[in-house]
Amino acid sequence: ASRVVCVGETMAVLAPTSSVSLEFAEECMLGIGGAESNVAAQLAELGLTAVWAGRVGSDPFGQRVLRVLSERGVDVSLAEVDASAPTAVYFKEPDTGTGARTLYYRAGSAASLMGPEAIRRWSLDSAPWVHISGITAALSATCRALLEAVLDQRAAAGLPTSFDVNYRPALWAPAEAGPVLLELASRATVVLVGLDEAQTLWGCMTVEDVAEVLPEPGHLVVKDGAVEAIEYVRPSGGPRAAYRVPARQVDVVEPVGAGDAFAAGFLAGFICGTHPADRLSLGHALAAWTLGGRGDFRPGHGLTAPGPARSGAS
Ligand code: KDG
Repeated sequence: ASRVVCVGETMAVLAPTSSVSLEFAEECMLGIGGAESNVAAQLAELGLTAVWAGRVGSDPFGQRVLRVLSERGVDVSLAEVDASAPTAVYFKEPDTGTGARTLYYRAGSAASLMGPEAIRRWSLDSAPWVHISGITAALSATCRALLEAVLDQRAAAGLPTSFDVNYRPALWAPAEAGPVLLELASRATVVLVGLDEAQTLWGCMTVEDVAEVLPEPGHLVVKDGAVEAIEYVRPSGGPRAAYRVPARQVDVVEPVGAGDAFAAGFLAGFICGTHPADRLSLGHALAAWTLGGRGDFRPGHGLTAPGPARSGAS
């Protein structure tokens, strides 16, 4: 089966059970969340072999991360437990009129201590497919070096890497994040980015602007929120072609995790060799499903990856 290694931090997450601010909430639900492991869980749900590579502390939150990911069908055999630092935690502040917010308690976490030496331990230089995201670049200098080394070594080996830009304003400012994320994205095989992120980071006003800012990736996916998603594809040597698929109209319960669900649907379709329009549609289908529920990962969509996996990710 296709095997995708998703690298990143996964945290414990606490969110009030009702729409009450964290200042007043009496009850919270406890779960786990991490963009890259959300992708892994969705890929596993679609029937692909999904591996999560990350690091947690030697604490109940870390055990919870590993247990829940395993229950979701994700292979956690590469995950590391570090007794010297804690598992990160984050809180969701509900939208009580001034917009929803995320509060992170992740500085100095076990995952922030990851570095480029993990590449050999996790065989990231030879895995069929590796998925990473820009969140990791914001965690620490060593984590940023890990991403750079992954992209370098995989490009040198001619192996594909997908990169979700995933700009998180609570972690770093656009002036710092913009150039770093642009440089990382320009070296990936498949890049996923929201138009809103591209606007904040690089001043792009249109989807075409994003394509101009990021000419290098062979596959660039720009998500224009509830409107559409566009994949720019460059066949070897030729000019780029654009494929567009409108988003599904849904009643949004909670948006967190929808981008990861889109990434998983798109990547599953990509790895299985489907047409751009079909993989964009699968991305939209998973995103729409996730938008309709609470929690960073929403199981039970009942979809499976299309067709046999093509070579390059087997
Ligand atoms: O995409 C959803 C993620 O944002 C969430 O699961 C938590 O990884 C997370 C982050 O860093 O925000």
